Amino acid sequence: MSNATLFSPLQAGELHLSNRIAMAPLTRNRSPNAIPRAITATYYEQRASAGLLITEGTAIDPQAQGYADVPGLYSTEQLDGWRKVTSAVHAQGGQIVTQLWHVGRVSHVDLQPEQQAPVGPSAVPAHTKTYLINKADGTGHFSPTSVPRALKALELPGIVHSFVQAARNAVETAGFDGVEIHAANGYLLDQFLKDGANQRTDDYGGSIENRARLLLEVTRALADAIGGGKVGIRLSPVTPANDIIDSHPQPLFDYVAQQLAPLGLAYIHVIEGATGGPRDIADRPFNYSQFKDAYRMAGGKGAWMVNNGYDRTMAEAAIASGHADIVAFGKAFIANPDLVERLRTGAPLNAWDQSTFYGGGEKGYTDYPRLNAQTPA
Ligand code: 8OZ
Repeated sequence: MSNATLFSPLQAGELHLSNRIAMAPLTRNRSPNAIPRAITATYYEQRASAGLLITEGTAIDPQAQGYADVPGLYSTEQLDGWRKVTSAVHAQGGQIVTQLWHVGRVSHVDLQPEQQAPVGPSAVPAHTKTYLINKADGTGHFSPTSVPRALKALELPGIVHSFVQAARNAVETAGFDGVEIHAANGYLLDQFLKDGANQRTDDYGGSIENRARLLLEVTRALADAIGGGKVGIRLSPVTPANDIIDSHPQPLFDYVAQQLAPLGLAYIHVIEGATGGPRDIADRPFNYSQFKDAYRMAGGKGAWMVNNGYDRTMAEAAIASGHADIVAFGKAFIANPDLVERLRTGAPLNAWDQSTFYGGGEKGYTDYPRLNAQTPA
């Protein structure tokens, strides 16, 4: 049990949260040429009362891109755009980290440098779709991902380096308070972790230790580069998102938790169940308490953040019972810029409009009403 409520402040590594409510990372596809625009600064500024804002997944380099108009962290123009976002959030007293994203095999040749094949641990395609935007008329559509090629072992230090460079750019140039490693939802680091996508026979495939190697190399390198207290990591032990599966997720994730424990991370962010879907998956059982205990028993001090389908009652119970230290809300934050205030007062929530989640402009992005329209953003 815990005396904390959703509205109690929390120190998570070097992050100071004014409450336990995080805005989950949410892909919005509104950054043409991977450059965040002014409306993106407005969007995050409007939501700055969250204890922590986590940006949408943001590509660490051009090869990391898997969806149209996703922002990046690798060019001066991109970092200038993000600087405006972080300044606006900080002016409102908020904290913001950026989610470092490499999609791995979940990409399309049209989004890759020189139309090359996307990369993955193995040449195993993901039976999933990505989002493309027609340059001629601006219309978006979902398209099957392209067949990946297997990364050579000698390319992996370059992947680690790209994560480090993007993290340095984020905190040193763009003004972020920290970074979140995207190791969930069937993207590159999750592809290495799980034996459904990883068929390697070298030091990065086979055993649990080998499959977790790239994720741990990336996380340790980021902790060395910017300080573990500025680093969080998102994990999804059993999600089927992007056609990912592991035959034995419990020992895999218990091992990952133990290895992350000594790194002094700000937080561990766990998607419970199927991302954006059912919290319990009949044929994919997983014991989240055991996973968390593995982290704590190995000395892990980071905040425990949970996500997936939480409403106010569930979130309050998760904090009160000690199940979690922070609860991340996704779609509710899209539709409710003042979600924290609404949860505090028990006010009704605006409904989200799924048709404006991906792509477009201000509609469904910066135009959701606050409770009191007089209140400035
Ligand atoms: C929805 C659409 C596109 C990408 C994830 C980054 O699942 C995503 C994503 C979600 O983590």
